[in-house]
Amino acid sequence: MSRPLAFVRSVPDSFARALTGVAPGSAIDVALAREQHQQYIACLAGGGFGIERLDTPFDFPDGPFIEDVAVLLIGTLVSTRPGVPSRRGEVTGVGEALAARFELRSIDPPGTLEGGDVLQLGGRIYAGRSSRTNDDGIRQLAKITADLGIETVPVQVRDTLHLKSVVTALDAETLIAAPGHFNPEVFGKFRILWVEGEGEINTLRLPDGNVLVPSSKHAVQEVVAADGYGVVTVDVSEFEKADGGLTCLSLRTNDG
Ligand code: CIR
Repeated sequence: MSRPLAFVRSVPDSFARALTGVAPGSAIDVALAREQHQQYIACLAGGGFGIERLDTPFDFPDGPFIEDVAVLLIGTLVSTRPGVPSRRGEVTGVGEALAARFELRSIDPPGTLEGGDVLQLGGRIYAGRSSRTNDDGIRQLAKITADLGIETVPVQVRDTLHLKSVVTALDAETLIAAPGHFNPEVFGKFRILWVEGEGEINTLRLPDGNVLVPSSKHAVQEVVAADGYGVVTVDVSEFEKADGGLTCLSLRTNDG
């Protein structure tokens, strides 16, 4: 079987001006962000992803967060419509770069949807209703996924950026999550490992079964390791300053 792919972009100079809701601390160090991005890519490659860089010209501050502008389903790429206008220009370049390999669908006005709100699990899609993703965006996504035989389930998200800022999958049966941001009943058939007191939780399951965790998230690392998973850590401090985690820095063909 061929390796799953992870599509990534690069870190532009303008990344220093990326959107953030985090209280201002130190400024983003773009050179350090580029080093961390390389380390992140090395972790994905080491864990079994084939890496493809989409070197389409762009200068969008939030461009490295490629996950938000497209959703990959079986053979189909859904170009999203970000909830913030400053990110909408990122969408076309990614869609065009991948047009030869995927059937293209799109989320159209008045819908908004960001890939960070789309969690693919066990043949279903859980779509976060957040400050970035609205009901119409979820309705459009549900129609597209229904054409592919996939059910989309809305999940109300509160007090965080995206659904996947607070819940990600460790394997086909297990989730890791931060409490207080969504009603867990919606994930009734899954086992949830809860981690309190460490803010956002965004892990990335690697094809080799190990789990990539930010080096800043010590409690998450402990919970994941205690449950028997191999833990790989990477420092993404500069992306965390822009509300980013691990899944948002790549677009993967094996989600779901
Ligand atoms: C934004 O506010 O859109 C970016 N600064 C962060 C996006 C993070 N994306 C994600 O978690 N999927």
